[in-house]
Amino acid sequence: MFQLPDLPYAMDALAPYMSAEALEYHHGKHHKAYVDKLNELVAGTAYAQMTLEEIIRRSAAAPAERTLFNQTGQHWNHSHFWLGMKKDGGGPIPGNLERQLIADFGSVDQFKAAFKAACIAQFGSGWAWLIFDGQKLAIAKTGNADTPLIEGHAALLTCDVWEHSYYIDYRNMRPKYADAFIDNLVDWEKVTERFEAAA
Ligand code: MN3
Repeated sequence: MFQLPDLPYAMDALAPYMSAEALEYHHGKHHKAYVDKLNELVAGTAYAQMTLEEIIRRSAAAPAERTLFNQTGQHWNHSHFWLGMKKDGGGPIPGNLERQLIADFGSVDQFKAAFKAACIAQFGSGWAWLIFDGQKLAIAKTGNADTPLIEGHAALLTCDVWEHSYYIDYRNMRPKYADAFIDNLVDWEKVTERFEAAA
């Protein structure tokens, strides 16, 4: 059985940038629904013995398994998203990662602008990402439940830009949410840890 992961912070820890109400709905209802549906779909099938990553790779390659892929992708993406944030996030970026950001984007500010632009430009539901291919950092966008995992890239940071992620706190203002995410929510120590693991 797949489990809804506990959040590594209190429900009100990310306020005012992400309210307890938004987190309660997003984690407790949206993410939970993906996990529940995933467990329903794999019960009694060969998938029940596989890891989440294996199911993602197999179902991504099988058009008939789109519903299963959507649940697995959303479970993986949300689990990644929660761990990339912390109370009092934002702030300085550890040196190793900062150097690579400057090398690949010109400056930290240019990286932040490119990440925010991806959050805003993703048409409809989806995700903005900072990814690493072992050589270079890059920004990516994915629609719906798609994930860089299937392209073999290391995902260092993601921002959920489905409306359910920001509508309670920001209504239709996705750009304000993107600003708050990158400036006040990101756990740069966690992102650096992922970068060092992939490097
Ligand atoms: Mn979501």
